[in-house]
Amino acid sequence: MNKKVVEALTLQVNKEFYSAYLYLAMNQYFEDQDMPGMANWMYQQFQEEQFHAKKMLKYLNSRGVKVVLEAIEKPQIEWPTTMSVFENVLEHEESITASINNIQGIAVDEKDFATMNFLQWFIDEQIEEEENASNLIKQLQLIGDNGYGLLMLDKELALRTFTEPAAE
Ligand code: OFO
Repeated sequence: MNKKVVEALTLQVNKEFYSAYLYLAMNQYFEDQDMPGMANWMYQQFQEEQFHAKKMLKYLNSRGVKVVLEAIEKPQIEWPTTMSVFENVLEHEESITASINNIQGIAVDEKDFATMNFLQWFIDEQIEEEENASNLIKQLQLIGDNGYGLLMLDKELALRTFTEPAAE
């Protein structure tokens, strides 16, 4: 497999694990704030990010690559407001989108058609990741300082679940 593509995907595995860790830190923040629904939303996100990392590991393994795991950076653990947590989610997902797009660019340059095909799933996934975060920011803007509205949103976010696709 092309060396540049392997390097970029290996770095992305670390970024996906970092994403998982960041969402776990956000989960802990909301647990501490007594917002169980928001804590749940972050926990589901934590699981989803681990799935992303595993999907990449599996792909690299299927192409004969042994992945060298690096240290995962310590995530931010405190935020000033609920809104700022979700703004951080959006900003983080935008950076992940840029990172995935960058790898796709490398795969195109190196004519690695299998990786181009593999990454399409992540490109589509990032549209959803960004949309979810910006929808929540819009809802929080509408809620403003209304405590009842915030509790209603928390109840809604308690319903989110993530099930790892069986084939993976
Ligand atoms: Fe893996 O998509 Fe979010 O970070």
